[in-house]
Amino acid sequence: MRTLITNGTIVTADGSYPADVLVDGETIALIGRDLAASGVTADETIDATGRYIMPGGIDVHTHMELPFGGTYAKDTFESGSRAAAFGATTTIVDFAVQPKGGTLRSGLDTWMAKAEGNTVIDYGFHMIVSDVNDASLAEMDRLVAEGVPDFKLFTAYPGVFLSDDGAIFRAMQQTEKNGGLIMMHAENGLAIDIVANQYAEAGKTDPYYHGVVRYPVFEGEATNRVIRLAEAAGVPVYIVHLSSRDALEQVKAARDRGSKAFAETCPQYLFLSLDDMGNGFEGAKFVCSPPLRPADHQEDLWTGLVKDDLQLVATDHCPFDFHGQKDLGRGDFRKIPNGLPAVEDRVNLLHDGGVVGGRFSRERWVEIVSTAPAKMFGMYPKKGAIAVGSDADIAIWDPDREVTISQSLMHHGSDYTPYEGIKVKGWPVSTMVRGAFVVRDGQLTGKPGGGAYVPREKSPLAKPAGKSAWE
Ligand code: DUC
Ligand code: ZN
Ligand code: ZN
Repeated sequence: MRTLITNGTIVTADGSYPADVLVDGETIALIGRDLAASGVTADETIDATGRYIMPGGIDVHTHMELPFGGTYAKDTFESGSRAAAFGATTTIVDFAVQPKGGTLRSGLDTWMAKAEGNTVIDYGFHMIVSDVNDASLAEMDRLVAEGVPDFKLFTAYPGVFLSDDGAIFRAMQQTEKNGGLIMMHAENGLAIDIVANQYAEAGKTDPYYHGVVRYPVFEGEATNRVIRLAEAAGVPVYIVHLSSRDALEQVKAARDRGSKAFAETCPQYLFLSLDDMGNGFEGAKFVCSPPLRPADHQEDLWTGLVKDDLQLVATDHCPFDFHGQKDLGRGDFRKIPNGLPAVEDRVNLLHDGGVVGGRFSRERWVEIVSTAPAKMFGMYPKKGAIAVGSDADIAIWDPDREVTISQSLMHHGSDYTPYEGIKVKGWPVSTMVRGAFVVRDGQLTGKPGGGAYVPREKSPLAKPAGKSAWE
């Protein structure tokens, strides 16, 4: 099948220009002006006048079907990947979880089975390491070789995901040797639990207090700690879902001293704030971790994106129904399942807040939502590029369409969107994955199982420093 996309403006991280794109099979075969006039033929021609032709979005932080807080994240790989496709995203990288006491392999197999045959767009996996021991350290090396080259550990969630500093450091040393990347959820979970329990015992049990007790300084402290440990191990480190000025200052300082420290933020920290968590139990719709911050943190995060102290935006997509799941925590904010949906709105929110809002160029927008994630996580230039030979993962984007985000427009699994009522300019028209439309003119055309597993290379950006500066 050959598809010719004509009359659009190609927008990449490197620049924008009017050109046609010929897709042949699964890849981009040709890029040029007036291809039809120079004799190029196709089975189908798509007129993209007034639209951008951009690499499909890559969301490197999702949690489809994650068991959490006594329930499961509401999106399956089918519903979540469908929502992603409607949001111009063509690849997700989800997190497989090592079961406590089990192997990394069994966790990866479990998540592979959830995704296989069900996913509409392409997908890969990071690995959450729950138990650091001799066996799991050896397994890490094998996973890197197999296309799962990054490992997430937590300084939060005592008794569930938390690893102590010794375990984190061992995993970092191993990863320095195998060339992978360490991903960290950096909040001081032990200190948070002390404050959370004090608030709950004082009768302060509304969802709002979830946002209060997880102080920004607890994120700043843990961010500094894991970056310092990574420096000691000589390994690159990537901070997930960075939410606060306090944590950003630590990443900036580390990068200024030449550390291989990287970070993502998420749409919820750019568009929502602690103010949204008021209004009684309605605030449960906004409970995630790290929590939403006071609104004055937002502009610092935008600046971090402008200056590349934050390299990209992923979602931490982990939706729960308000009715039936979030209300497990009615009367006790500690029991509200943590997480929000965003996979469908990441690209449009970033276009609106970034490009329309005048903070950065459309090229930087494409970099933040597609090219930087592809590079950071070993998929470039197969993904994240409009280039000859790259996978034909293409979003056709209408930069002028104005939409008010509403649950009635959403395709995700949860029964609400935290972005209800937010007006955005710029909306996806069609989404193509490896040459086949999965969404076309706003209609689903992809099928479960159409998405392919993407084994990934080691991150080229995160080449290990080689040895600890302290050796
Ligand atoms: N944070 C969330 O909000 N949900 C899932 C896991 C996490 O770290
Ligand atoms: Zn996390
Ligand atoms: Zn997460």
